[in-house]
Amino acid sequence: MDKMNDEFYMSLALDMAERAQGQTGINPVVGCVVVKDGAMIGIGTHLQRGTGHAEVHALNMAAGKAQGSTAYVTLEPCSHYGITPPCSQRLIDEGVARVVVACEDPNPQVAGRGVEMLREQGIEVEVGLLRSRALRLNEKFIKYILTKQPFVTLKSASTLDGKIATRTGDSKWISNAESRELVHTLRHRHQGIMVGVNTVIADNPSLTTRLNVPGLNPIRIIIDSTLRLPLESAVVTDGLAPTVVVTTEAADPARKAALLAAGVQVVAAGSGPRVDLQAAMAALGGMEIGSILLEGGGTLNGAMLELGLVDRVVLFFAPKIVGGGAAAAGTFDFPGVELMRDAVTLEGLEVEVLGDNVCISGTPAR
Ligand code: AOF
Ligand code: ZN
Repeated sequence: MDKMNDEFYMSLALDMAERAQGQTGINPVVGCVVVKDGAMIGIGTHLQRGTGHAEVHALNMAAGKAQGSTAYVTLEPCSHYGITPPCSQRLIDEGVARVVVACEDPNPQVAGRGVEMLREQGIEVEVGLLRSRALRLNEKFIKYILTKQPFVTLKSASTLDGKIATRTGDSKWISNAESRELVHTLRHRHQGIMVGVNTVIADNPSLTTRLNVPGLNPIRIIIDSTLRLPLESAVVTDGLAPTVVVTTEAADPARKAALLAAGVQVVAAGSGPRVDLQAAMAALGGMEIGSILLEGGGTLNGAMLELGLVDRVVLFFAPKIVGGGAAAAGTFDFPGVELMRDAVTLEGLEVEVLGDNVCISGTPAR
């Protein structure tokens, strides 16, 4: 089997994994293709946490005929008993001769042992084919499994002068329909969506996923130090997704009781007066929320960025200029740096043109 065929099958496995983004919870997205005598005999994708891993689906499809085959897997096969039994053992039991892996599984319960198990049984294993694509695909899983903290994507749509509203507070609409569709895809791909309570008070958003195809609604997370969240707001009343309010231990018990009675979860992060965002991320991670789309106003965005809690920045720009100075809110509102050399810089920049909008994304340098 030559290099070209290896890439051909691995990219199919990656394509399948890519399509499952957003539906595996804290689990990775994984694809697997089993090839024998020049033909595919099984394909599989991990679709939901608690259900079969990619290799299991692919080998089930191969129906006992995988002896001597090559398996292409986008993530190192697992070696542990999780909710499901180890995939490495299944590959061994089926008599697979060669396993091509795109990237290692950083899960401390696996971390090389999956590959080791296969090699010990004389299976030929190659690791690293299309690795960078595979790592990027599972950036949320990798952050969460290593830190137990959610991967945070900060999304903002602004004018060319960085404003998210005019000086009167008007903000509908800044970006075009194409950009807004991409935002809803991002919502589908994150377990949680986070805003500050001021955004809820100002806009009463539903924070759900609205696409032309069915999508998953993220858990709504509202940062609300003094429990000002109105009981009649959509996130409290519409029942379309769970809502979690993050507040402080100093929050008013009566307000808290009212929110709990309305079916909202209330989490305390820090003893006040403001929510401790670091503690909030730890608490949300503890609730198995592994990824968060931050659609905050400038203050929450600025604070999260300054604290180093943002893992990816996705900025949509519309060809508009509205001015307004400090009266017009911007994407990032924080005290700021003195010198240009201290600016937060983005690495791995990607630029996408969406009609008359531009989307710029990257990873804040640490
Ligand atoms: C694989 N193939 O398709 C996936 C893997 O709780 P479980 O049983 O679902 O195990 C989850 C862990 O297994 C997850 O943290 C990651 O290390 C690995 N996921 N491994 O061989 C797959 N989804
Ligand atoms: Zn597995």
